[in-house]
Amino acid sequence: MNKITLNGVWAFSFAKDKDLSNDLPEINFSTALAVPGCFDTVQPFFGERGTGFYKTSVRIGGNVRLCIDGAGVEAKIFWDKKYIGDMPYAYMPEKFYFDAGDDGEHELIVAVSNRFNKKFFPYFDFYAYGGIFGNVTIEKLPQYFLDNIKVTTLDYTTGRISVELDALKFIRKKCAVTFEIDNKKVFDGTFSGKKQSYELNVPNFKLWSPDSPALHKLRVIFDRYEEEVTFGIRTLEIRGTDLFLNGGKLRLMGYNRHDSHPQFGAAMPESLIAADLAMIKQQGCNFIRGSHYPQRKALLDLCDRNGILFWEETLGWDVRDEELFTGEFRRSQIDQAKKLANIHYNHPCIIIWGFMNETLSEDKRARKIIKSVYDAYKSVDSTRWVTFASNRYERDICMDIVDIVAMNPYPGWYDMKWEELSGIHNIEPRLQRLADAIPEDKPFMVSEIGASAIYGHRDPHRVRWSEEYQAELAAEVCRVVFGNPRICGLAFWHFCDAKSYLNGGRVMGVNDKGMLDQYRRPKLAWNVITETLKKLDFKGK
Ligand code: ADA
Repeated sequence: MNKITLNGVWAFSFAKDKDLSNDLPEINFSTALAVPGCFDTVQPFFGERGTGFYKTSVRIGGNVRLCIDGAGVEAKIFWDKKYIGDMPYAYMPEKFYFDAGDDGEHELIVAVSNRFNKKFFPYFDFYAYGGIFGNVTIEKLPQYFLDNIKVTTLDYTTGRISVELDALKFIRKKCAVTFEIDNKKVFDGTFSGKKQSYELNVPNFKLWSPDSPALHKLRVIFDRYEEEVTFGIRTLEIRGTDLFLNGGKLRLMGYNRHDSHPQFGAAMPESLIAADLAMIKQQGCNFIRGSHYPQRKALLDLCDRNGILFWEETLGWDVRDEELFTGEFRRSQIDQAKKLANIHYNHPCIIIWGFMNETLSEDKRARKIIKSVYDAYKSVDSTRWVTFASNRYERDICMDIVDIVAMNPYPGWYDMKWEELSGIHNIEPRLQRLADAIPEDKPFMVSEIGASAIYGHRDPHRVRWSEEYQAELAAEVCRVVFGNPRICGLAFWHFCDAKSYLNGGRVMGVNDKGMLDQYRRPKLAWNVITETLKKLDFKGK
């Protein structure tokens, strides 16, 4: 349909002392800021915590859908000063359906609080940015419209797919439905009810893979309304402890990546996101773990186009037991998992759904929540792998629940003896012990591993925090992982340095284990990994 983009410069006001409320206070919009954008990356709001009010206006009327591709830490939406809905989860894209009133000029206010809450805790090892992180669009809807379209590969050898249409509300009328794939009509039929599935063959289909990321376009003409989605034809399988993509063996190699930049915070412009992905692809990697929250559509679209495999996860970083075992936390994880799997279902790049980084998976009580979030993902999407990144190692009692066991070990960095001169020699035995502890029928990947290095800090002794030590560790990790067929994937911690706790634990307030600094300048380790992948002739197999 005719989506109107609302990106641009909006009126802005910041209130340090105001909490989010469904009643909009009197606001004096004294300044203006960009959307998408993070108010706490620019003066005079830099580093402040409170509520930012963003205001714009748009000419529209009737029933509308408003889409906001992520905000943080939480937000409330107001239309002509009336409360419309919430964005309770940081980074999660949300859609709002409402009656916009008569055709004409209307006012939209997004109130965003960057205060910590019961889902984003101050101890998370990444900065809680405040702002609108992704694109904002609005569109006028006809009487009958679709909320979601899900395309699933049924048979990658014949190009057979299913298309599931979800109308949000029950439709009694028989609506005409036409499907066009790559501008060719492939189906004529009808729709009634709430959800309906169709099976069809994609003409002249091409498979999607990292080497050849072919995409197809599906246009759905529904009653008097049109919607377009991009999809890829590909299939994931586990055989024994190996991963397979379209019948070929798959090994993952890449990075954890935070959506973080000193100037833009979590609202990175698409040009910079594209530059990040180009670096990863050119280095020879095929994988990113989107640590530790939902991603922007622009990034996933680029991964689809570039053939970069992706792990996307819900926000829930090392949540402590007083929150973890509450019904509220479990419900919010289930809700996030279902939302995410529905919204990003059609991205062929996504191969893994993740949740709750480093949780108490050695505790019997954790099994219930891990199983319920796993099931929640599978209830929406049975075609992808589901897991969480564990740091409970041999003590983890939830490895049987997930599809791939993913561990975050830090040999050579955290688990070093004080008096050791170097920890590099620990890497091989540590990864081997870990591999031996994984259930025999489960694939095993290293979902994080790395060492800190301060950009520009060179040292002939290879001291900790030198670029040399990090580079040596990265080379050894590659040697060990690629020499061990039991390990099906590696994601270094992490792509680039990212803002974190301001005090305590993190030198200069930054998680400095990036292979690049915050401005994406390469440390030695980046070049070492580039060379290693070249020498190995890494092809993702
Ligand atoms: C953990 C965590 C990361 C980061 C890392 C580190 O494994 O998952 O977010 O905090 O440790 O740098 O220590």
